[in-house]
This record gives sequence, C-alpha cells and structure tokens, in this order.
Amino acid sequence: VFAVAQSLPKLAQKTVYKVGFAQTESNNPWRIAQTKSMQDEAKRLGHQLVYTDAAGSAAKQVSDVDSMIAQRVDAIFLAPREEKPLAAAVKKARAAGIPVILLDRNVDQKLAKAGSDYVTFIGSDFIEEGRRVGNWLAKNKKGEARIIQLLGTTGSSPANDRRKGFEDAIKGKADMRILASQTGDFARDKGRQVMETLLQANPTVNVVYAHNDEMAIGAIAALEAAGKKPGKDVMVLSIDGGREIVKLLVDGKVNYVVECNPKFGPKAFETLKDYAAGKTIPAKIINPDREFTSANAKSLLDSAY
Ligand code: GYE
Repeated sequence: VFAVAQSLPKLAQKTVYKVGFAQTESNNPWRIAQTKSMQDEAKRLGHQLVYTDAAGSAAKQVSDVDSMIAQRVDAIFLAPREEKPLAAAVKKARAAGIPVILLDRNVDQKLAKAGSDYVTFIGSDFIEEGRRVGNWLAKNKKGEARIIQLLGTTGSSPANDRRKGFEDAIKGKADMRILASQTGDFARDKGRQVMETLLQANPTVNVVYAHNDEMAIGAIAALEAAGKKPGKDVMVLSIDGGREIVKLLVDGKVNYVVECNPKFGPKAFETLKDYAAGKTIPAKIINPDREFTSANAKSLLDSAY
C-alpha cells in the first residue's frame, strides 16, 4: 500500500460561514474562556457557530465531529482531547471535503499531517512551556528539588509535551529529581486527590509541578489539608495563568506560572479567512506565552483571563 499525498479541501470565500467548534470539555475556567472567545468572534463576524462539548470523552468528540460532517458545516475548529483517537476524526472530515483547523491541542503527527489532513495547528509550544518551568526551577530552587509532577490528560498533546520539556530541562541535574508523576486529568478535584495520595507516599516533596492551573489549585488544597504551606514549604509551579492562579501568586501560595492563553477566537477566524483567500498557512501558528512571577503578578493580574 502506497501513501498517496492528499491535498486539503478548498474553502469558498463567503461572508457567512457555518463552522463547527468541537470543544473537549467545559468544566473549568480555561475551557469556558476559550468557548466564549470563539462565540464572541463568530458573533462579531456574523458567522454561525455549531458548538459541541465532548464532556471529557474522546469517543464523544469523535461522534461530535461526525455530526458536524453530517450537517455539512463549511469548516471545523477542533480542540482534540487526545492525540490518537481524534486523528481519525480529522481524516474523516478531510475525506468529506471539510477543512479542519486544530485549536490548542494537537493530534498524533504520525497519524495526521498539517497541510494535507488538516490546515494548521493554532496553539502554544507545550515543550517550550515545560522547559521554561524546568529552567525557572533550576535557577530559583532552594537546595535540592524533590518534585511531584501532576500530569495532564493521558494521551493529550499538552500532557505529553509539558512533561517532555520539563524533564529535558532538569535531566542530569543531581540536585533535581522527580519523586512521582501521575495524571490528574487537568482537573481540580482529581489534582487534589492525586496530590493527597502522592504526598503521603512522598512526604519530603518540596516542589509541585502541575501541567495546568486547575490541578495546581487542587494540589494547594491537598497541601493545606496536610498542614503544609504552599509556596513556602512546597513550591507550586503551573501552566495556564488564569486569574485565580495569578491571585494565588500575589498571595504567595504559587511561585511561577507560564501562560497558555485560551482566547483563540480572533486568531482562529482570521486563519479561516486567510485560508479561504488562498494564502499560504504555516503548519503551526504558535501563540506567544507570557510568564507570571512574584515580581510581575500584581501588575499583570487584570490582564489574566
Ligand atoms: O492548559 C488546560 C486545558 O489544551 C492547552 O487544556 C490546553 C490545556 C490547558 O484543559 O488547562
């Protein structure tokens, strides 16, 4: 069997599109902010947005994409919950002649490719985000760093890459070691539960690296319940940079946060328009991420989502 190079489906230039947005879940501030940004921009431009919420299930998200194909939307914005299962959904849409733009998470690059299966990926460089956390810790730790890592959703691109970037950054450093890594599924209460268990098994921990704010906030609750002072006895490091975590940074309970901004609306629709106009779209469109430290948290608080 030979792989046949395929070309992307064309998108006609229209003033009004019916465009799908297949969201992965809606139970946290990051997702709520992202959905609002997409809805606001669609409304501003007068497009019809067909919104689905996979409620944390990759299987449901696959069927959400199926229903968008059946409804003959003009294009699909997809935030793939997991890298592998959603690669198949991308290919189905492509085969049905519907262009797909990936938002915020990627699909497995061995299974689907930008420029032939989907138009582009718009989002952060997750490896770089993880690396920045690792580098900050190497510079700012006090003595030996004994780390618990709360991983994001298993099989999701940000979980895979935030782990890789962080672990690469601290590799070979004798005074930095990871005591345990476990998934908290990017969720607050799961993060709290996992932290509670890992804390009992690893009482000497002095750093928590959470792959997102929600799990970091859950971990802070677990630390406080165990009589530890987050930000002091145990450093707390996170990625996302929502209002709540930046406030915790101001309060001294969090030490460092790399931003991952959820406001994709303007960039998503601009890319759709450029694509319809026949402009060359790069394989990846990387959002710039700021960082929050105790030095700038107060002044940046109002600009956090
Ligand atoms: O960091 C997390 C969300 O895919 C980049 O998913 C996104 C991540 C984000 O659940 O909070």
